[in-house]
Amino acid sequence: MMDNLKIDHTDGIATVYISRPDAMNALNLKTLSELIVVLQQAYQQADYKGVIITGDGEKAFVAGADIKELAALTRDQALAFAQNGQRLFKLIEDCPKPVIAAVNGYALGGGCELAMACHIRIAAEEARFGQPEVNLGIIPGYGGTQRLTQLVGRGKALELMMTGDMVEAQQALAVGLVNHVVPREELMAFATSMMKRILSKGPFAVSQVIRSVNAGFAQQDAGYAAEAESFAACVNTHDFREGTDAFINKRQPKFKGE
Ligand code: CO8
Repeated sequence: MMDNLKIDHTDGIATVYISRPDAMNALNLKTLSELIVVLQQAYQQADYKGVIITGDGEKAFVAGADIKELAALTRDQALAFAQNGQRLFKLIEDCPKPVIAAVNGYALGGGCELAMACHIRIAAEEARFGQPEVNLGIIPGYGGTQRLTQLVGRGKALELMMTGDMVEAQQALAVGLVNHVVPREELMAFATSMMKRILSKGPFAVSQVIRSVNAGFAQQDAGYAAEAESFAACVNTHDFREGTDAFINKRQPKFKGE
């Protein structure tokens, strides 16, 4: 029994709804652990043929890491957090079974990073994407600096991560961040139908496509390590305490660069 995930398991497809209605489905530690369990099952069990990840409710896919939980971290805890999260997201990226993100609403920060770790992204027209961490005085810590750059190129990735701007689904499509945009009411049917098409192919061949594509990026491990260290360094700053306090207390932050 999961606290923060609802799972529908039909015809070998596990559709996972991330469900934290009071926090825009933000990823706290418990949710991350529950996702790790699902992914481990997908690796190990034959009745998991593919996984679809989506957000419960109308508004959010996942609005990021849980800022209230993050705000209390020390530098060392932050490094461990970022490394653990990176491990989960790598588990998703390297999963030998297909993993599709069905992005139904806000995919911000760790939520955008979660979608980017999946093999394919389908977005509802209302979905919004962004890496707004700089608003909090931090940087993406779950592989976003690497995967956003891989998907949209260095220039657009730098713009999105330096401004923290959100983009609408159609813009996300135009820059290659998502594969398809569909009306909200068709989102799950579209994702499921694509999953079924993939599952009708040779499963071993599909797993080898994933393996081969990912192997081409293996030399980028240094980028992930740099990201985790930089994330932890940010957590040690005045600006991080100011940014998270401003979010929690619903006010504008005053950054000092220290
Ligand atoms: N964490 C915790 N609580 C959240 C989060 C979050 N990420 N997002 C929203 N909530 C909560 C709000 O605090 C609010 O709670 P309450 O009702 O108790 O005040 C509730 O959800 C509803 O949110 P809003 O009232 O803000 O709803 P709006 O419709 O006005 O706005 C937004 C929706 C635009 C999604 C807005 O909530 C928002 O901007 N959220 C934060 C987005 C963000 O900054 N995400 C990035 C977080 S940092 C991150 O993901 C780092 C990843 C790397 C981590 C590495 C780990 C070590």
